[in-house]
Amino acid sequence: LVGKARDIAGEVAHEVKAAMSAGPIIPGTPGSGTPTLEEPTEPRDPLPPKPAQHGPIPHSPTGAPSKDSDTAAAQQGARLTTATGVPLRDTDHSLKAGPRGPVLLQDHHLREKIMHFDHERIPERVVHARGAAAHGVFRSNGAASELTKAAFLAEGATTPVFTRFSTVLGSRGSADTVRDTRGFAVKFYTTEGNFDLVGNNIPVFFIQDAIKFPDVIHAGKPHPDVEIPQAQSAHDTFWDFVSLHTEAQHHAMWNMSDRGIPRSYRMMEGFGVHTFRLVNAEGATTLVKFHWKPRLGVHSLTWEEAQIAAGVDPDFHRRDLADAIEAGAHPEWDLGVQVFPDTPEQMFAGIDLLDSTKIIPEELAPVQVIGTMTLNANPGNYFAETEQVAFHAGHFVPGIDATDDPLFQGRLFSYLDTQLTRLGGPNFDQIPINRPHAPVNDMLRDGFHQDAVHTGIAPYKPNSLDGGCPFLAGEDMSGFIDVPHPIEASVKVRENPATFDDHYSQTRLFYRSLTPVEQAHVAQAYTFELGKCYEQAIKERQLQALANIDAELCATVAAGLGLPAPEPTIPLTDETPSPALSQIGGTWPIDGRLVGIVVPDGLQDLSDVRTARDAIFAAGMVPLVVASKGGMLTDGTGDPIPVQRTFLTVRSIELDTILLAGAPIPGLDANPAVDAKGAAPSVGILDPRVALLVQEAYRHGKALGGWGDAATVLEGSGLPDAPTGVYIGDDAADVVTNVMTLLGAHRVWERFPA
Ligand code: HDE
Repeated sequence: LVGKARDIAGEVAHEVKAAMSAGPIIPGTPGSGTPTLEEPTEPRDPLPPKPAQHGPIPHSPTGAPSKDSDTAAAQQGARLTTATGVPLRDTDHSLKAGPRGPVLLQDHHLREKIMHFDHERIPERVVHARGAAAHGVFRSNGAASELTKAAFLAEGATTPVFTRFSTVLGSRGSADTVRDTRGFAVKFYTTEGNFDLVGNNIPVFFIQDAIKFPDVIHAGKPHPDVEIPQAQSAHDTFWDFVSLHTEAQHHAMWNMSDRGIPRSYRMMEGFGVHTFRLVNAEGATTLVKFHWKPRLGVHSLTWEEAQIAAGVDPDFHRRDLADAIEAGAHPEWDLGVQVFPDTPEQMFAGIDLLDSTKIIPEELAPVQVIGTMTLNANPGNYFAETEQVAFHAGHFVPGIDATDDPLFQGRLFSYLDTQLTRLGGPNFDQIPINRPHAPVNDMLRDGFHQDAVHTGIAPYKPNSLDGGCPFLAGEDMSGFIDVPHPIEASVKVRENPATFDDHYSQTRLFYRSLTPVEQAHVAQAYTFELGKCYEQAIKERQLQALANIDAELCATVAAGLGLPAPEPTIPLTDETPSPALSQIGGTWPIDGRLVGIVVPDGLQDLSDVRTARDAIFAAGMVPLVVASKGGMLTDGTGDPIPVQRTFLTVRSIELDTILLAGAPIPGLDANPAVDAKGAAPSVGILDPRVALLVQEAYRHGKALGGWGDAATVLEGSGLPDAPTGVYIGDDAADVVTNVMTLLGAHRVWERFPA
């Protein structure tokens, strides 16, 4: 499907180009001396009327912008105009004093065009600058309706959503696959106003108090003198901070695990991180932690894949999300809650619910599913939607409330504040993507970019001149009614509760919950990152922190760095592992996975390739045909098969699995250079790009399959005899079925040394 869409796009572009070069030349702009080509499109309808200033952007019932919305088309009319609607007949030549003369200041169109271009950029987000988003819908199953009066969590309620995924540290143009935390922010356009769940793919945070946020971000961002390295934590300032500020150790460990390099946004968990308070219709309260569980399972890249992708396809995650949605493989997540009684201590199983560096293991408080989110439409315009969307952790609806988590409390200020600069004033909620779908009746007025034409003369309360409007909502329907939660009477202090002091036991819990393969990845990641630091003292200090987490991990990393492993400075508690923290084990749906079919030159019969493609489509996956050159493959019988990747453009990271379509690869069974001299036929040289493809896929634990002479390609690529996770058969459909089984486990884990 993706391939089809791309082919169609390619054909359209080709046809337009052909039409342009073949089109009749019509007289150019008078006096310009340059003939102009006729435009390839027919004029469309005149400009539609301007949309209403106050209403939300039209959306389909699924939450995607409706096709007939005035935002759907790139160009809204037949003729080019200025920003004020004056028709233009030339946009290619400045007004000059003669063809070779200076440009005249009176050229309004020139000045307007350049002025607007000069200001096309807005400041990128101070964190989470790099992101991708999609529209979708959230369907509640009603399981939370006893806990909260929030209308969008009532049984059967469906709510449009807009979800933005992001990396944290990198700039807007940085690579997707860097080792980092991922943002997972969801805006629910509920009937009671917008609710934003602004979470991450890691359930804990670096710091316990918002006042440390500038510190951790300054440490993680590139060094301020030379602005290096981009979007990386593998540098001195990051590890300087983390090793000194040991409450960051738990989050850092998650970053060093495979969670730091997700395979896809579609395969990430999301976490609200903080504890939230739900309020039901009777006023009873419950504490909860929000979890998003991807239906496709939680999967990661290997570190080498992540590094290669950062170079060969910096848009790897962005493209994956957009392609999957375009192909109809709509990603889904179940929203779940861990539920805790709202006791005065706000503790559960001895764990402080207000400490955002701690999790509650799912084995102690199972995640209960309360609804499902489906992302089903790509944004129509990146800037208008993905860039301008403004999330705010404090956008609550009636029935959902904050707790006293000091990290969360700081966020309540930050998200409003940051938009003032980023979106240029206080009216960012009027930008279409931010507009609620519930009626707005505020008394906020004026300011930069005020789009609304407010009528009436009394934007104050109380008034008699506007008939006393607006009236207030009753308490039962209002948001932002603080639950009368008792606060410990105290003096003003700048200190943490003692329960915040333990920085190591849950870090150990996480590490010990991983399988040996995952633990090996963690050790490699620490060794890599610390190996990139220059300061010896920082490496030694971080090794000390590792010694306080796990002796074996510390010893492995120390050995890799060529340093002695220190002794722990605290007693190491024996934590009960939480199997839910491991990603390995089980099988998962394979929807939207990309299957490369490598077709050798000169394959006479393409029927097996057709069979494989059909089987792949039928399984909800996407086949990508790879051949030595582009164009169409034909065999004179069935439909031609489009080539989507060539040996030049393909790289293994893009493919979840590779199928080798029969027939000898040219050069493998006959080497003309040798034959010409009359020597016996030799085993030729496999195209090195195919060999690399196979080697990398094998090294990265990907399932491989093939039919016919595929075994010679494996051999020519230097794979071991009887390789694991490789299925070679006679029947293409049977090969696809067997490879699908392997793919369900995400990787062939046996290939990784533990
Ligand atoms: Fe954010 N964070 N954050 N954060 N955060 C921002 O808001 C901030 C934190 C998260 O796709 C900023 O609009 C502070 C935790 C996501 O647009 C800013 C603190 C979690 C996004 C901000 C935190 C997050 C942001 C930057 C410490 C997970 C991207 C631009 C108290 C639960 C949202 C913006 C998007 C973005 C501040 C900590 C998630 C500056 C002060 C914990 C997913 O307001």
